[in-house]
Amino acid sequence: MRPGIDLAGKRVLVVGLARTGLVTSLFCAGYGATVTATDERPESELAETASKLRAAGVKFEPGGHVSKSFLNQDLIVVSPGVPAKLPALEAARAHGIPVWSEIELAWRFLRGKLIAITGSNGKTTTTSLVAHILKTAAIPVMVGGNIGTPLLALVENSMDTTVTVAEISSFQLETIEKFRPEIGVLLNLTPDHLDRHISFEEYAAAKMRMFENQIERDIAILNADDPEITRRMPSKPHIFWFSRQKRVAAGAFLRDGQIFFRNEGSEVALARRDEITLRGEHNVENVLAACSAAFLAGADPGAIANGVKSFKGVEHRLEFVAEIAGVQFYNDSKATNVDAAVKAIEAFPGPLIVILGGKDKGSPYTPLRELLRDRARMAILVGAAAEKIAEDLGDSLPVTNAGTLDRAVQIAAERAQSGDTVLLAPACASFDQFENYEHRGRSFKELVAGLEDHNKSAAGASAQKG
Ligand code: UMA
Repeated sequence: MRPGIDLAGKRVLVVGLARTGLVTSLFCAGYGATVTATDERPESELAETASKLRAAGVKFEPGGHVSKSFLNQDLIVVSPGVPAKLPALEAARAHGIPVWSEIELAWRFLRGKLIAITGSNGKTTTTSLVAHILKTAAIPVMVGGNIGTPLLALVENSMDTTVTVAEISSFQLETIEKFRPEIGVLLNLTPDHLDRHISFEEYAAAKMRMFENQIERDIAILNADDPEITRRMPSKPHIFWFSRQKRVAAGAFLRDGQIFFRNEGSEVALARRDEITLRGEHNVENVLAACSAAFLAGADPGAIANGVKSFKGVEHRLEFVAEIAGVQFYNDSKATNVDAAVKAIEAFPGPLIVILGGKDKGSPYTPLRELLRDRARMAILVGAAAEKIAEDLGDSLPVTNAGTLDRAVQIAAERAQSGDTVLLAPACASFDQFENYEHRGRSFKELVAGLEDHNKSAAGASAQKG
């Protein structure tokens, strides 16, 4: 039984008014709370939000945070993008006011079972695949969290039979209190977001909070091949492992080209490895994790096999865009950290032309050096991090600073030879030049479509001449 919370008559401050903050403000107002909503952005940038909030009777405080408003509250709910250590939030905590992330509030209201999926990379793919398998198994399913839809937006449609599959970030976990998924999945732990979390230790600790409130009957699904995870193993939940490299005592592993799930001494075959449609070894891990979660949530082996076979992948993750004059273009705009870019590059034998860069997140780019030297013809750099990346790559391969993505795509098209792959795998956040990674990925696809059109009209013209 979840603890719930009666919002009626409570004073609630909502901090940050993008997707999460708007949904949270309207939700709390709808449940009878007296809501104040604040954002550092000016009203001119929040016009549509402002009118929705005002219509719902929410007090709107744009253009910065008023310290006093943080102290007259019964509860503060923060958006993932708002730093948990904001001085005004620290002051509220010192006054005994709870500061919750939106997932804490949503979890208290959501009905049914929650599968929460976190990790440094692969979260979105795994979340989507679990949901796809559950749908294939005819289990009522909803998807949300860091993948784009705030969990609070799912509350109204949740039923006791619903399984909610949630992608969860370290930002969201930083400010939980009792959040406790029935099934928690941790895919991997590599450095990310070191511009917000002070150290890898602090980042890893935020990720491990996923399991801190779990009890014996809850389930943790963990990567047995990741030493950063095995050494942080939680003590309370029932643990199932997944491994690409070895048989595990309980959980998912590979044998004779099949994915098996082992529990209490018996084994069941869930899917064939050669039917996985996703590229890259890292995706085999994501599939092992997804099969485990779906199986433990009640999907039958036949539906799991069909789900794995029919899953087409997710936009902006190793997404095939086009083949132009023998050159394949792939969009991995979601590779927003170095490890994700490494995995994307590893998914192709080469020769590659890799487009890298964007907003730096504080990790070194040196892990890309050898891999690029072995597989890439050249690296094309864009955005604010270009100089740092060039320095870290040294003379391992030819590097060009294109500045912008459209110039980068042009250069890539000029230099690529038939048989090459042009891969956008930025290793950086997108916010220096784009609204988000989706915007960057869409822009890349549009630029490639432009090349395609250009190519077709050039071919048409020469055919006419001929
Ligand atoms: N703001 C303040 N004060 C501050 C800082 C920010 O008022 O001190 C305001 C900003 O002006 C802005 C809002 O807070 O209006 C930012 O909110 P947000 O960044 O949380 O935006 P949302 O649209 O609510 O998106 C969030 C997640 N964003 C982040 O974690 C940065 C989305 O994940 C998520 O999909 C969405 O909630 C729904 O759950 C995106 C993301 O980049 C995809 N996630 C990171 C990642 O995957 O690497 C963790």
